[in-house]
Amino acid sequence: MTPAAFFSGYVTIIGRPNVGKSTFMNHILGTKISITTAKPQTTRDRILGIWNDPDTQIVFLDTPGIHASDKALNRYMLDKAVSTISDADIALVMADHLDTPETLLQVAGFVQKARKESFLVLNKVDLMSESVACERLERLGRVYDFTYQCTISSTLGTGIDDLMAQIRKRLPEGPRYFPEDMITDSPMRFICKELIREKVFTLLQKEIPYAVAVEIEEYREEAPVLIRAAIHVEKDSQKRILIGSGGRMLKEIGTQARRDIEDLVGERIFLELFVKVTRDWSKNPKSLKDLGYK
Ligand SMILES: Nc1nc2c(ncn2[C@@H]2O[C@H](COP(=O)(O)OP(=O)(O)OP(=O)(O)O)[C@@H](O)[C@H]2O)c(=O)[nH]1
Ligand SMILES: [Mg+2]
Repeated sequence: MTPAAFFSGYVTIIGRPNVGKSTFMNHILGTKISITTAKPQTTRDRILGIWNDPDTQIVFLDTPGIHASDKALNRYMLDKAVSTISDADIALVMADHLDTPETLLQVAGFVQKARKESFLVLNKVDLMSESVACERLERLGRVYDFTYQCTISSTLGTGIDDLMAQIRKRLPEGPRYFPEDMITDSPMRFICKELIREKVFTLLQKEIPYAVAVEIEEYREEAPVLIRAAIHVEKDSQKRILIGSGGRMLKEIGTQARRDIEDLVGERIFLELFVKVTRDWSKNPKSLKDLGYK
């Protein structure tokens, strides 16, 4: 008897910052493996999410939002996003209600260069009337020769089953790249530092989230799990804001991050946070590497 065919492939999700790429991937996987916030430029690395069923494996690549900036960190982020395109079987070009043909072209241009099969996915359709969504999709769809285009809502789940069916239809026959019970290749240490960074993004404003990098200095796995993490900022003034009056802000970051990490590891943990000033780390390629952006 010949074995049943197996289909697999890589699907990258690219788009402007904040269009909902990470929310979409978390929705598909049914679990939060990529942090999401209301602020742009939340995701800084390529985050891999693996979707399985008995005859298919889809490896999604969540990526940093595509935007132009000269800062070393932003160049790193752009490179992480763009480099996923050549590995992908399909590129999902994601847009939201703020995209115009001009902004979309900046993203689609990278797909065009790589000559990749590409879908246009207009997210946040819950924020638009049906007629506006149709008109927008039609206008954005003229930017590139997309093989498929659709509207979805990643928060409500609208349109996602149809999109998944279209992806599956176009996957080549191929191997199971990752074990069936694996959902991501991100180590627990990485997910923990991202969850801490997510709380900084949510609780602090202006330039602070963009001046923060989190480093796990100790991760003791034996119970009780102990995690010691340094939150790096670029200036003394940022350190003062991050700690907050009477240490209240740092405590709140710790409380919220600890809850999320406990949900993830399924047991009580001890989380120790402290703040370090690493001057201009986001502009300095060596500091970037030291802080895990390599
Ligand atoms: N109303 C609505 N909001 C959404 C939807 N999808 C995502 N969002 C919100 O949009 C914001 C950005 O979502 P993210 O998933 O972090 O966006 P992203 O594209 O990963 O952003 P970067 O990592 O910064 O590039 C969050 O506040 C989400 O809750 C949607 O379908 N509808
Ligand atoms: Mg993201």
